[in-house]
Amino acid sequence: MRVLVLGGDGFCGWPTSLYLSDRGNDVTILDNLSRRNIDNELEVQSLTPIAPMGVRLQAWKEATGREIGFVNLNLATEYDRLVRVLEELQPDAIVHFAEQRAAPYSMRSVNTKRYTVDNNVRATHNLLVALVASGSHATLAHLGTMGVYGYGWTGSAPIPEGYLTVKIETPDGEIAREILHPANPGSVYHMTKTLDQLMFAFYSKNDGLRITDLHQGIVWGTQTDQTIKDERLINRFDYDGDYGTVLNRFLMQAAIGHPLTVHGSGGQTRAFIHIKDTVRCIEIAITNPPQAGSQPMVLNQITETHRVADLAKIVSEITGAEIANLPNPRREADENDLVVLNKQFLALGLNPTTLSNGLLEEVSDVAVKYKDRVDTTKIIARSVWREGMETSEDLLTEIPESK
Ligand code: USQ
Repeated sequence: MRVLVLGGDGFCGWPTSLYLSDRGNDVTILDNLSRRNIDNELEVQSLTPIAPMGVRLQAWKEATGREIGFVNLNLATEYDRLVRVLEELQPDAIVHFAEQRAAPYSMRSVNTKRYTVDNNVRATHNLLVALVASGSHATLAHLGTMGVYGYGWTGSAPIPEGYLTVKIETPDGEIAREILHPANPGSVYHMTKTLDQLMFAFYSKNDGLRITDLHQGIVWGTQTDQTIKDERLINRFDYDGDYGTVLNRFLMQAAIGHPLTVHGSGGQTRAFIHIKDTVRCIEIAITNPPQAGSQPMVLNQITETHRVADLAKIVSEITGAEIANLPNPRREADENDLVVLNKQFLALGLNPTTLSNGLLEEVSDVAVKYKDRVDTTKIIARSVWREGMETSEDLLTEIPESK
């Protein structure tokens, strides 16, 4: 297949591009390198040293003999160029990762709230309009998030895959209707993904676009079978308070002797997926698109759920790290239950990679290898959901000699 990966320079987009190329697809990355620019803005860098795009692509060619194309393009602002790329490349499938993806960054300031909405909503809408205007037959797989469902609204009732059957009392008796699961975003970032869902519903209904929305959980891990082939192919590893996600942060914190930063009681339950399963899920999604004329297909891209406090306990047991319960910078339920259905991916052949000591140690080894690149002042999460909320002081100013 000819596949365009929008946002193919990011944490999920890069390993997906390599995986799809390895599997024989003709891959072109579209990316404006915004993630690298945000690192510059936040004065932080990936724990792993990521190579410039040109070096990455050359290394891939040397390792496999396969070429991946690259177009530096801003989806939110360069609509005409986007249409030309679609007309020239005639993709069979498009994978859309090209959105600002950190909840804390999206809550950091007025500017980052506005940037996240402007960038994400315009990027998705430009893409949909461009697909229609260029007469493209490409199917679209979009990286959505479990966070569109929210945490707590559903209680312990299982979260369905996108659509909920509700019963309505009418004068003629009870009727059942299938509706999009109510949106309950917990950050401006998550809100943009709920807006994406409405755009998908409209453009599939009006223009017959074939869209799959992947409601992904928190991704952990860093390397895949492809990124490990050469150090220049290494994936990014975010550990800072804005972009680092919980399990990778805990593993990196343990590696440098930093206490594990549990927000509040740690009773938050979230859904997780390993990066190796992310790339596989994308392949499954693009090879099993919805029929023309059907509503967007929603797949819950998760393999397991865990409570944050339990993850801290597991990492602490393996590594001996201390656990610190810190003031929570987010407005979120202290505790929630979460039961998520993921039957569709399982039926389509996903064989889940679940949490195991071996895999945790693999991530830990990466963190240990690059620990000298850590800036300890960037670890505590300080983007607060409302002005005036309390955050922790730095817990570690120097990495202990023993580490
Ligand atoms: N948390 C801690 N300590 C930390 C970091 C996080 O206790 O040091 C807690 C947070 O307060 C939150 C939970 O862990 O309750 C998850 O936080 P996270 O930063 O790992 O994940 P989140 O902000 O939800 O966002 C990440 C990705 C996002 C994706 C989402 C999937 O950045 O792109 O959409 O996971 S989901 O969470 O399922 O909505």
